Amino acid sequence: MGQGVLLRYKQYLPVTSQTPLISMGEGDTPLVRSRHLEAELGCAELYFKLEGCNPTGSFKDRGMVVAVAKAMEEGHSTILCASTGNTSASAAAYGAYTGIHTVVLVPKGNVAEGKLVQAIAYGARIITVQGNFDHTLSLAREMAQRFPLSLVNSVNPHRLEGQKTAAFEIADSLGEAPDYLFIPVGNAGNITAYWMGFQEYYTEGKTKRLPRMMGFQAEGAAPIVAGHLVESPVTVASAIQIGNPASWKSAERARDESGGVIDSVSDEEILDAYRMLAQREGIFCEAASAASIAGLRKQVKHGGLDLSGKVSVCIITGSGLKDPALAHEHMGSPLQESEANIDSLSRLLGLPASRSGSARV
Ligand code: AN7
Repeated sequence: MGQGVLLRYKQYLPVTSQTPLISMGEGDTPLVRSRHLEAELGCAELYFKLEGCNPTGSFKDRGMVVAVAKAMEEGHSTILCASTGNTSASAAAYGAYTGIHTVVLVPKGNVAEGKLVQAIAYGARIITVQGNFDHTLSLAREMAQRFPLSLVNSVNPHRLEGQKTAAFEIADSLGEAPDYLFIPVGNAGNITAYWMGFQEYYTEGKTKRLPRMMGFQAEGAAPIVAGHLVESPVTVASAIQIGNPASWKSAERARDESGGVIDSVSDEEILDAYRMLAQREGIFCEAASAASIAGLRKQVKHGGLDLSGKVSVCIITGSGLKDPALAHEHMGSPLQESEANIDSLSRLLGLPASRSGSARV
């Protein structure tokens, strides 16, 4: 435990005698049983996999540690990525940890403040590109072809190798693969990686079933659902504001081979799930992560999905702390201010005025 994914799952990863087994303690994230949504939706068992508990607050660390270890093994001195924010935060952290220079390209104006602040703090070279994520990723790919830079986006196969370890952990914790896996889809690397992981365990005989892969895109950024590119994707969930996913085909394979679904959810459904998860389950996640919960609710309430007798897992891909502005705008009630005395405070809380000043709240 706490040893990192390279050491824990070495035999399933592209580790050679030359690969440095670095770790910032990524992986081994909590699998938490639902206390509210499970009953609301009539699920037999519903769990949340809290990937926001990774070192930089998102699932990206699992793949980044493998990609950076391989970059070191190959003798690279600089890593490069394009990102909606979490990949850049993760690359910058592992770059700092290993002493590798990190260059991150982010679409101008579309990255949550907390993610940008992380890349700044870790000392990465940050360039905001006048374009959306899809433009930014094609630039990064071309830069990596022309110059000696190691591209650590999920088009780098080592990233997906690392990310598949989350599927192993779920199966290891439950003693079996779940019946259903609910997951947000942006660039579609993660759904691809989970499917790889579940298939590997199944092939090895470690599990006796495979989950149905249930992926969810935001309605304004749902190219896989629509079946065509989206030129100008728009959604409140900036992490998955992607119109041309790099792992499009492999996500479709994961869906079709598993008998699953890739569907879309509206921004309103995402924000409802974002609030509900924080206020009724105690889990403060990113808007993008809430897409998996929104999708689960939509499938059960409007899609006729029956989860009684089934074990379901929702992947909570990142921490809500990444985007304080979104929380201020869409969560709960505004702050109230009190004078520094009991009368003012008890009035605000609707409590009777106290005589002795020892009112109990
Ligand atoms: C919280 O950081 O694409 O479908 O550049 O940050 O594997 O892309 C982030 C994606 C879901 C979608 N949840 O995963 C990036 C980036 C969160 C994310 C996704 C992202 P993929």
